[in-house]
Amino acid sequence: MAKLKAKLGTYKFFLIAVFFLCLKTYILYKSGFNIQSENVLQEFLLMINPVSSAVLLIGLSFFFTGMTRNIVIILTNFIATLVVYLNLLYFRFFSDFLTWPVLFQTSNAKDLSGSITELIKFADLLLLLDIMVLIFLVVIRVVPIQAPVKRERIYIVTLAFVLFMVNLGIAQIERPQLLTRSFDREMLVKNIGLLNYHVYDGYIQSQSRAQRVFADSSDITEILDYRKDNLKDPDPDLFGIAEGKNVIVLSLESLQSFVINETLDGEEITPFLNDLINDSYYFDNFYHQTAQGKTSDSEFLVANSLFARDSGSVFFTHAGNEYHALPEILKESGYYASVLHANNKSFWNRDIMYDSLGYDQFFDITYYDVNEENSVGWGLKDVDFFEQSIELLKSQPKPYYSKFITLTNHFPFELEEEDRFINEFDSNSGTLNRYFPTVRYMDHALEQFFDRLKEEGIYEESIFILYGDHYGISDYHNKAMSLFLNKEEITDLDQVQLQRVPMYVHIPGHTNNEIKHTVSGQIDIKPTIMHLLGLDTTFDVQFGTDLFAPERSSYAVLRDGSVITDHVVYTKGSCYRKIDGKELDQLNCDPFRERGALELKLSDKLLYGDLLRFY
Ligand code: GP9
Ligand code: MN
Repeated sequence: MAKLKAKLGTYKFFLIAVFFLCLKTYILYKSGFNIQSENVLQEFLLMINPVSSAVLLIGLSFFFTGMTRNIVIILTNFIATLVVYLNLLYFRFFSDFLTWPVLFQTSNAKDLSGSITELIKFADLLLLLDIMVLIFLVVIRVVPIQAPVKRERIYIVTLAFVLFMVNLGIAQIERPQLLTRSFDREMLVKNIGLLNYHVYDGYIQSQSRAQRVFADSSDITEILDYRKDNLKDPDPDLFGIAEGKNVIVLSLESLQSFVINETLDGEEITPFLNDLINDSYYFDNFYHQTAQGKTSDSEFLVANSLFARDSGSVFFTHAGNEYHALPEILKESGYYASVLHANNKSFWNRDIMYDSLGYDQFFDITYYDVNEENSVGWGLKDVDFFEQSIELLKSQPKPYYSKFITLTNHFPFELEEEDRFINEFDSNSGTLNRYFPTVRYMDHALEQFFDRLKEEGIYEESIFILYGDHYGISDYHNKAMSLFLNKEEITDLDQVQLQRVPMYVHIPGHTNNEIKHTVSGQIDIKPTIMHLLGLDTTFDVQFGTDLFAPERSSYAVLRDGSVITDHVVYTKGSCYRKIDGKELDQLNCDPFRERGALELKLSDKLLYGDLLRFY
């Protein structure tokens, strides 16, 4: 006993540091990441899951002796804290954990700096408290400076490994197949801990790289067969209706469906978009299918009718792939393809990816006059952006396919007083509160843009596709959201339904417009546009279905594997009846869940294997 006590005494400083790091991580799990557990075992896992990585990381100090060892103990604790903190900042905006590809998107970082200050809190300094204590202990020299002990390095690595295996064993009981369902990042963090999760993520990412190397031309057959079985004929009344017309696509920043036809303090939030429903096809069960790549994911889905990645941004990781994207296809039919967006061309690696997708032109920030007066938040205000775009639009050869990406309705939803046409909401979430005036502003900018297009005679010779690119309000703000929606709480089912974004097909002069309820998503846009322009999609590799196809199945799969049909929603491992939210037996969702999983798998296979190079 005395011997053990002496031994522990030798490692006192190490043990204190490990304890501090684990405690800090656990406190952050609960207070920063809001991780809930459903039973005692889950809570226990949450408590122990930081231990193995803390022992290993701080155990690196065993490779040093004397004072250096103590310094390394403090340093490793600091590094681990930094990793956890970066995750926390990311989580405050995205309600998600960092992945390796996201970290390498450094070219976005400088543009994000404005948003980051919004995410930092003064209390975050508390994260350094234990490190201060450790430094204090070293300074007052209560910590003995150890001499090296024989074989202690092997012992510490072994100990970390054994601890991890015990952790994993319990996690497997709690969550079978944990490591094969890697897209559910929260589940991974809950079970194996944040730092171990990063190691695991690194392994997964390297695997997806390897897939390209080992892919061959026969791999695409399975995908082509699936496509053939699911091909749906277009609506003959609409096929080719827009042939030869310009296609103007409006990607509306962070616009979600919950604001449509809603009021705040008696004022309509989106008066123009509400009116536009009357002379458009409006899809009220249309979902964004994006993940960490946000706007770029939506662009990818629309251009290719393929799913973007479950982590990171495909614009960064697979810009070198072979694609057969919409801009390229339209170019083959005599269209001029462009993007108009007043941001740096390298943001989301757009300049590189747009070449791969076949765009002729990217009107980036250098084509716009951007100054203090006409900027807010992320840059050029939407009204000025549209106004300055008119000349650029007119400079293009006709017919053109031009996509506009708006910017003002972007987190942190900043707006000047003069541009506020409605009040902020009143809740504990400043983000949600500010969202309404910026949405209202975007709506106003759109109205002006349409007026200008009419003045210029562009309106009549074009068709318009408008859609929300992804959510603007993450589940981090659910409490405030429930207040706005007048609900007791936001359930998992509600959370899926909040992923709906507005989708319009507006054909000037067209009369048979209606509200379409078909469950659908961004993946369906490409075949829809192709059919409206009278283009055959039989041989195009795509996972979506024309929104107007009479035989289409009312169905969407989100990037996290959630599936929606007319009657059920499958999400986070449970099956719900849509009409009343009742949880159903899994059997009711199984066929759709399996279809969703298969489509995601095939699309990923095509992407990671770069299979279109064989087609
Ligand atoms: C940046 C804009 C916003 O150019 O598209 O990107 P997001 O953060 O929404 O993905
Ligand atoms: Mn966006």
